Amino acid sequence: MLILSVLWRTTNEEEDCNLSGSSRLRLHVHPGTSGLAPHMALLAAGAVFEVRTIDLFAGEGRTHAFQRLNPFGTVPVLEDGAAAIPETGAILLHVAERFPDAGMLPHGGADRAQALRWLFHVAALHADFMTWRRASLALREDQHAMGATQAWMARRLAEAFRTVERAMDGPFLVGTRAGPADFYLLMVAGWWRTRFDFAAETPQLAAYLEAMTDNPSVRGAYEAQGSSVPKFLAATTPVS
Ligand SMILES: N[C@@H](CCC(=O)N[C@@H](CS)C(=O)NCC(=O)O)C(=O)O
Repeated sequence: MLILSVLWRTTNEEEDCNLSGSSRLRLHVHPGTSGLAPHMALLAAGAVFEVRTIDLFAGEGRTHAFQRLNPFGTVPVLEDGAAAIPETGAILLHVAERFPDAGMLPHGGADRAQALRWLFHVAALHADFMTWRRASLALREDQHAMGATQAWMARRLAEAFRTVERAMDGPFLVGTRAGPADFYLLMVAGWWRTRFDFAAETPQLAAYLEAMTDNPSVRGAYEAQGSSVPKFLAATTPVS
């Protein structure tokens, strides 16, 4: 199994105390895919963690060893000591709760409810995006079915991003700092930007997403995974 990178270390010993007990954090990713958002959250938490590359193209997601971590064979998976946590949203929530001092998740009340609501909304958007991708691959032989499915999914995703823009009422999805759902939304929007002109269609959302890309944890995750940081304010000509 290919180990891409490295042990991510915080720079001072005090922060190392975030690694409670002997529990070891290891994030399994295929670079540039759904592990980006958990990677951002781990960096934002100041966590000490290891990143392990799973080569999906080589079928590593289907190996017995990996499916013991996630029977669905998808990345990301976060190992936290003896626990294996698949599902992007679950990992984000776990990281936010495990590192409460990072302040990524409100402790209670209406703000926490809103944070959870957004996390689930974005997870649904992520699932739609993955369906779009899988349908595009599965229907390659049937151009008509592929075109119709892609167009329908694209309309659905576009409407979802417009809804997010209408529903946002602050600088972040909840409160005044980036939380798990913000990292998650940025990741999914970053994949979709070649098919949706954020700057023209949802200018406020584009400005918020672009500002998120200045966050050092965001930049760190993209760079570590060899991906370029997405741009949202430049006009794009959506690929059909
Ligand atoms: N519901 C999963 C979806 C993750 C997912 O689909 N990951 C892709 C990479 S972006 C994957 O592992 N694909 C391999 C496969 O489907 O076999 C999550 O939220 O983490």
